[in-house]
Amino acid sequence: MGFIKFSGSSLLLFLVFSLLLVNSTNDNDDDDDDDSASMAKLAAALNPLPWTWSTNSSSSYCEWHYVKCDSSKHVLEIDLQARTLSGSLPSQFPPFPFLQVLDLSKNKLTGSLPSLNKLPFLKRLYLNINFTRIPPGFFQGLSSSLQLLMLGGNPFLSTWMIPLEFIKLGNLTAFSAYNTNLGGSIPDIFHSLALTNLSLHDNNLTGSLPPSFSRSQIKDLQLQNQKNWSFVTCDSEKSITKISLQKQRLQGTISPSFADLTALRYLNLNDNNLTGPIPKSFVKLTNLEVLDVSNNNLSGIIPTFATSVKLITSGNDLLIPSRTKGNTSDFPPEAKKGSEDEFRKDESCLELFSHNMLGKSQNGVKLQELHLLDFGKLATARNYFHPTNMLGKGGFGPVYKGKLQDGQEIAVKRLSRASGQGLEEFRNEAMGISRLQHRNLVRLLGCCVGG
Ligand SMILES: *[C@@H]1O[C@H](CO)[C@@H](O)[C@H](O)[C@H]1NC(C)=O
Ligand SMILES: *[C@@H]1O[C@H](CO)[C@@H](O)[C@H](O)[C@H]1NC(C)=O
Ligand SMILES: *[C@@H]1O[C@H](CO)[C@@H](O)[C@H](O)[C@H]1NC(C)=O
Ligand SMILES: *[C@@H]1O[C@H](CO)[C@@H](O)[C@H](O)[C@H]1NC(C)=O
Ligand SMILES: *[C@@H]1O[C@H](CO)[C@@H](O)[C@H](O)[C@H]1NC(C)=O
Ligand SMILES: *[C@@H]1O[C@H](CO)[C@@H](O)[C@H](O)[C@H]1NC(C)=O
Ligand SMILES: *[C@@H]1O[C@H](CO)[C@@H](O)[C@H](O)[C@H]1NC(C)=O
Ligand SMILES: *[C@@H]1O[C@H](CO)[C@@H](O)[C@H](O)[C@H]1NC(C)=O
Ligand SMILES: CC(=O)N[C@H]1CO[C@H](CO)[C@@H](O)[C@@H]1O
Repeated sequence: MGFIKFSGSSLLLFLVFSLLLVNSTNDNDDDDDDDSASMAKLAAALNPLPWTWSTNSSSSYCEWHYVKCDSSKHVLEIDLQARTLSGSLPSQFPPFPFLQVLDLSKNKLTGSLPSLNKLPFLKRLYLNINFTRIPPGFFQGLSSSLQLLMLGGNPFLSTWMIPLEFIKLGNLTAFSAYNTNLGGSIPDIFHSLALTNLSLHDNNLTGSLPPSFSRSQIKDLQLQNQKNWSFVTCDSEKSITKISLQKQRLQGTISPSFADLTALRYLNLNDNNLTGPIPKSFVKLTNLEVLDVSNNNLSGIIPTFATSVKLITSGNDLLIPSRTKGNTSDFPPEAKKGSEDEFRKDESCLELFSHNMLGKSQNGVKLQELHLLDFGKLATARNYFHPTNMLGKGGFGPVYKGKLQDGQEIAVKRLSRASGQGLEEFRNEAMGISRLQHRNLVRLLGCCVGG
């Protein structure tokens, strides 16, 4: 009896509830279940009108090109990449309660970026076009579901900084804002972000590396070529010529592997907390003009550098001046110069893979784990490119693994100019390689790439 009574009231409850549900869906039909008004608004803002689109509020928007819907006619994706769109967008992007992917890249849209705060489930956003302004609150308005934010290549943007509200984007794994006139320093927010790729090269960043980099998940970090903060600078031959890591709270010893960067001219490691010796191998750096290691806590004997090297070692109480002057013959001259040049002609990219580039240390960056490899230099060490050392083969040719003189394992990729494929694909593959290894093991520092 009791059972039946219970069932009856449950059924009643269920019916009432269903009625309420039906009612509320009817009420909200326009907002929640039909994106026709938003699609018409978006269409009206685009010039030229994308193929098969209409400015009429029509229910057929799911059949329009470049639009993907789910079975309930919710727009999930709008992919308008390279549709020769011009003009500017309305300051408020129309609401799309289910939109996950918005791609407006490779068009000629100008003006202010629209506010995207009515896209609560946006996961991937591609905006690399000619916008000129990021409105206040833009990042605050972005969905916290956002995983990919591609803003790179917006050289006409007025100067902006990464705002602290960026920290809200807890699901973001890739953020690209290279060549976007980005200034200021990188906020120290990376401990709570899921970021694995951070591409901020070719900007005007200043300040120091945020300490939270060392606790982040970042595997692909591109910071080279800043206007007034040349962390890593490359020459037209795509070799690293300058490394500026002064005042970066670095600790640990200096890696001898810097000596593999044969084109290096300036190495600034001053005002850190480095210990141990100045590696003797640095004497091999025949292009070196300035080595500044002042204000650290280095020890040992200062190697004898050529007189052309400006050596700054003050503020290291434990350093012992070298006894002889001007003798660099301890080190063998570079072998097979000719074949090295041959390699250089074929390869157009210098890739740097390393273990623990920024270390796992809590307080700072461990420099001893920072390995920088010059491709030309590696090429002379033929064993790195022996087929038995091959990790895999992709669109760009083989990936090799090798060992540095201090036992560090590395992965090296030869990018051939002849392959004609883009850098992006190359990076994807690079990330593929790094994913094979421990999450925090392989990191990519500035890569000397063209374009
Ligand atoms: C909009 O709808 C009206 C009436 O249905 C129709 O006459 C007109 O051709 C439509 N315009 C476009 C661009 O589809
Ligand atoms: C958009 O950017 C391209 C370069 O990517 C440039 O050639 C073009 O003039 C820009 N267009 C506008 C309208 O700013
Ligand atoms: C990440 O996204 C999920 C939904 O996709 C959401 O529940 C979660 O709150 C997001 N995390 C953050 C930190 O925003
Ligand atoms: C770079 O930023 C600094 C301020 O941090 C500014 O003084 C300088 O003019 C900027 N340089 C360029 C080329 O924008
Ligand atoms: C430098 O490193 C030593 C040893 O790791 C540490 O005790 C000291 O506090 C550090 N100094 C600074 C200024 O970070
Ligand atoms: C410098 O390093 C020595 C060990 O090499 C250590 O005893 C000393 O405390 C360090 N000094 C500073 C200022 O960190
Ligand atoms: C330079 O070093 C080499 C090998 O250590 C030694 O044979 C030579 O005498 C040195 N020359 C001078 C000028 O000190
Ligand atoms: C970032 O990493 C992902 C995989 O984690 C990869 O697919 C992507 O191409 C990388 N690069 C950029 C610029 O997104
Ligand atoms: C290359 C360059 O412009 N360097 C300048 C960067 O900014 C500092 C001060 O913030 C100047 O001292 C440098 O000359």
